[in-house]
Amino acid sequence: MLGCVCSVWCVSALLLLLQPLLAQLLPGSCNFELGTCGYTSDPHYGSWSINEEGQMISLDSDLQDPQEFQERAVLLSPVLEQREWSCVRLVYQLTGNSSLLLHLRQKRHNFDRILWKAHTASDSWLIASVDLPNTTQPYQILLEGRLDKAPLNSVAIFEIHIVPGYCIECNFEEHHLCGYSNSWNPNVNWYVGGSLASESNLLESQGHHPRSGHYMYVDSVYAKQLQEVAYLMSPMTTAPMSGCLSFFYLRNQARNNLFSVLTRDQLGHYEELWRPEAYVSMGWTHVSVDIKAPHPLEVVYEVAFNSARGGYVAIDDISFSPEFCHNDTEPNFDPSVANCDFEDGLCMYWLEFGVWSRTSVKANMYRIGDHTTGTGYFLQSHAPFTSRATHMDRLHGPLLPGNTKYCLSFFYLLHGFRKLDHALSVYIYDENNVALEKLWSLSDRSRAVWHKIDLTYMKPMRSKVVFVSLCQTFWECGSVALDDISVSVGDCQVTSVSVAARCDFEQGLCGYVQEKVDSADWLRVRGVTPTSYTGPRGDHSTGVGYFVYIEASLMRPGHRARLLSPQLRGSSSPQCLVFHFHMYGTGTGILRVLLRRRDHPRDTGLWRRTGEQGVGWIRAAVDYHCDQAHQAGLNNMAEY
Ligand SMILES: *[C@@H]1O[C@H](CO)[C@@H](O)[C@H](O)[C@H]1NC(C)=O
Ligand SMILES: *[C@@H]1O[C@H](CO)[C@@H](O)[C@H](O)[C@H]1NC(C)=O
Ligand SMILES: *[C@@H]1O[C@H](CO)[C@@H](O)[C@H](O)[C@H]1NC(C)=O
Ligand SMILES: [Ca+2]
Ligand SMILES: [Ca+2]
Ligand SMILES: [Ca+2]
Repeated sequence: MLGCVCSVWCVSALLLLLQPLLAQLLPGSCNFELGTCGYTSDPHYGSWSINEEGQMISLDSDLQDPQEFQERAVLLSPVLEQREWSCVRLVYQLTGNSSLLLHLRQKRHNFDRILWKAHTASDSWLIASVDLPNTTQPYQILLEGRLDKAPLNSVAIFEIHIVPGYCIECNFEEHHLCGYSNSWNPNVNWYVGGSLASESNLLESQGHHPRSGHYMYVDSVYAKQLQEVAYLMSPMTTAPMSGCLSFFYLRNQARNNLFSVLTRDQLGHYEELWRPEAYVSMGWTHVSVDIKAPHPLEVVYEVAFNSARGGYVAIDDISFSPEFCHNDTEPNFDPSVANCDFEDGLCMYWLEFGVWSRTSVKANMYRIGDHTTGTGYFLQSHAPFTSRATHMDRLHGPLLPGNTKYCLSFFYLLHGFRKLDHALSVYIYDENNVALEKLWSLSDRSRAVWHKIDLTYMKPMRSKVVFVSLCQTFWECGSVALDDISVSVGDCQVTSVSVAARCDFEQGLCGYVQEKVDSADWLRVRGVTPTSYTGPRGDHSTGVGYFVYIEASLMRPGHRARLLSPQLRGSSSPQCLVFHFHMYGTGTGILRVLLRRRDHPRDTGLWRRTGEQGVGWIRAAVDYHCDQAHQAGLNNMAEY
């Protein structure tokens, strides 16, 4: 984008410009010119090779021996001890069917955490920006490349730069603009301005001086239509953050243009953060605005023009600090106060009448246990047997601050065969108990399995969630149960950054593998299992999702099926393995959890259950301690 015709002067000026920036690079940075800077290939996978001419490190399907083709290669950074927040800028390119993932490996953590991934091939180098939050623990970054065994697939990394600060900060002095991007429009676009750019005369000629070096600007001279809009987008945040965003802008105030700053989430939803109040700004003006990004967001600088005489807008020196800059900003709020599993009471909820009550049942042929553990408490509506007319109940949640998008999740369970039209609805009420919106009401009629509901809502004022059950006459009252309510910030559709250590089997086996030498395999299935009298009627995660299953009654004595976890690193602190299992009917065999250590000939038993355990899903928690590399195995064996 630097529009100058390069002369000797220009090159040396560029070098001068880059010098102070290079000094800011933190350990873990590498341009692969003089070696790998301490980066090594994990010997358990394929190896990355350094390309001396291209000054990059890469994986290439065409350069691999087809007999020993490795689909994955992991590049491990040296151990880093950067305590302050920093930003990894990665210049990379993918071709064919390949992908690149960045994981964070923290000391004392058994699992690596995935921070970023890309799987789109491109014709040119791309830049990715990944935030590394402040931490007191040493860590490593892992770059995992994945390739299909087909020609022309490759993953290449040109440079890894780690710089202090947040990825959304930028002074626009670096040639790759900190990963900021202009969304291309034929007529109006954001360009780099400043002393080296050919467009640099724009601001100087109008009597202004740039704050320092380069800045971004958008000019209306080529605007042809009404509402020509230019967007400058920051990199998307990759870690939860909140605080004060500040920047400088310069705007030609005599003309007609609209300038605003917005956030955009992964679903493409925009929210306005700021727009200039007065139409007057003399010279560069400083702006500071509070921002909350609990989930990934981009900051978008938008300028709209109605004609070629709309003037210009320039911005520079975008920075961020983790403290709010305005004392009237609502402090960050933890919405988990509105969670409840009903194990120890009603949490922060309260009931208006006594139609609902907190119950626990011993599971039998007709009733399954609660959702949390299979043996705990939940809320159950009890239609009174006196057939007095209408009765209803309302469960009120705690008040939550306004202007925040929430995701409310809960599980419900239906019993009985009566009509259920009003058996359960969810409303949002304000603090004066006025209903603002009906969010949801029961329409699904499938019974005897806990179903998950996810609802996204946002209100400008303080509000609360209210669960309402209403029955007009005794004969219209079904019985409905409620459990495991949880509230988080953000849209339910925005997938939270993956928790490596969790598998709900919705996307696949998460790296779990079948043991090859045993006699049967676990199946990943959804819905009703073939032997529907004994198998679960739905999964535990949502009621309609996937689970792994083995039909033990068909196994012969001595047969067994094992599912092995991915390789786990050892940890100096105790580990807890939590899972939900379903064992019902005769011939369910033995379910065991085993620990398999590298270099140990025998597996160690950690946990076991034999025979029928009840009709519902039951929670199991297994504590263990292993400071070596290991795998956990789930083993089902026919009883004899
Ligand atoms: C890319 O790989 C995926 C998974 O290995 C496969 O399903 C898909 O068909 C491949 N696409 C192409 C274009 O080869
Ligand atoms: C990171 O910085 C924030 C803000 O300065 C601070 O509140 C937080 O405790 C720090 N976290 C760690 C792990 O040091
Ligand atoms: C916020 O700060 C302003 C000026 O610094 C002060 O006048 C005002 O009282 C403060 N408001 C609150 C709620 O603390
Ligand atoms: Ca600048
Ligand atoms: Ca419960
Ligand atoms: Ca599941």
